[in-house]
Amino acid sequence: MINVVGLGYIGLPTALMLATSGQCVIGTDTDAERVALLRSGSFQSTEKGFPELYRRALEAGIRFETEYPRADVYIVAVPTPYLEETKQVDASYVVQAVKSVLQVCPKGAVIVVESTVSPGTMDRYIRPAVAEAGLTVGEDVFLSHAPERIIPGNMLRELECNNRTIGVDDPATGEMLKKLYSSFCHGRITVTGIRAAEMTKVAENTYRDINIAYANELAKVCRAQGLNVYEIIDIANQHPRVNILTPGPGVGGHCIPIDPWFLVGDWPELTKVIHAARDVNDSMPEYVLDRLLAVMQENGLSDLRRVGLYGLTYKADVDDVRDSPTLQLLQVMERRGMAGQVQVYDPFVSRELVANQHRDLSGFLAAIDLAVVLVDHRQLRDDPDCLKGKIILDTRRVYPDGAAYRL
Ligand code: SAJ
Repeated sequence: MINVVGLGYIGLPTALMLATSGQCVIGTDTDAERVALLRSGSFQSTEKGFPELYRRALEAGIRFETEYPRADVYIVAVPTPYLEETKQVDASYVVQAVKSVLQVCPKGAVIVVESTVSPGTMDRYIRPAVAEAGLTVGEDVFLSHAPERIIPGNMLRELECNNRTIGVDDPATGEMLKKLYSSFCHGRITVTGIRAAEMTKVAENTYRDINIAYANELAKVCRAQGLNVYEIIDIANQHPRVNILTPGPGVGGHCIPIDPWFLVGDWPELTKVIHAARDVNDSMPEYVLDRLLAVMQENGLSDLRRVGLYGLTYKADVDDVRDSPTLQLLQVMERRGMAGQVQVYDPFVSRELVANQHRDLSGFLAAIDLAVVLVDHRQLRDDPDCLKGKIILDTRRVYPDGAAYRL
């Protein structure tokens, strides 16, 4: 029996995959409404292939509970945000989940933490929690850290195909978990130590953050020089060992803007590049605002109420708005005394999140003269003309050279 703890954006697809791969699975979440919805069969997700996988998992007998059952393996996939002030990991959800599991798990159970944690968290918080429960790691319970790597928007395919890392204390647990994950994952599975697995995961997301920061900084330098950053990147990327990423309006989501802080928070003196990259990416929404004000001035516009932000999510074709560049931009506007003026539209977000949020594109278009493209949703890529007649500030390179203002 496998118990997946936390049925969020990682736990749920993982539970469904395991259930459709011949495992007996119970998914536990503390949110009773979510559990009821999952049980009813009417849970929805915009992830490709989700409805089919969900249906097959229900047919295979997956169960959803608010309680923790007795199981052989517990896979913990709960959030690990960072503490705003210290930038250190907030491991409280993981610790709470593990403590709950420890109350019910049988002797010999394996507890796998999939949630991203800062290096050292398993030693600092999880091992002491086991000791506190009067149990011994390696005898009563076995621990693992096996971080996920899947990307929102293509999660199910990446769950099956990506390579994985499994951190354990002993080879036998490693072999057992490797076999379990192999039931649905066809990628290479590397077994290593728990601390190495923790560091690897954070290193991966930090690598991406730094490289996006470089593209963003290059965009600023190119603008100062009157150069087209995209042309520079296209040419530079023809070098066999260069692959510069794409500048954008900022970095959102719940992974890349968070994980680097785990390193900066714990080792401020050792993480100059990582910290600087975070600052560059965090500066982008304000940079977009300054570009917007310059474009408005150039076109003789002064009324922010006639400006529309296209896109609220943190990237294209997902419905996830956490820490999105658009929300960051709205915060900057609030700080600078421009709150509640611009119009906002996102085809993926129907619930009302911000002021002047439009549900339909035509109403949004009627209200604006200038559109800032903050997300390159397929809707726009497939029909760039849908913003026809508007002045466009394009932060995502949807439009060809000359058709829109750039970052
Ligand atoms: N972005 C850019 N320019 C780029 C690439 C991305 O501005 O060239 C922006 C995006 O628009 C977005 C943000 O960065 O706002 C992050 O998006 P993303 O697609 O790079 O990554 P996430 O946060 O959706 O998922 C990441 C992935 N990690 C890596 O690629 C190293 C994913 O594999 C991880 O599983 C996930 O974090 C996680 O859960 O940790």
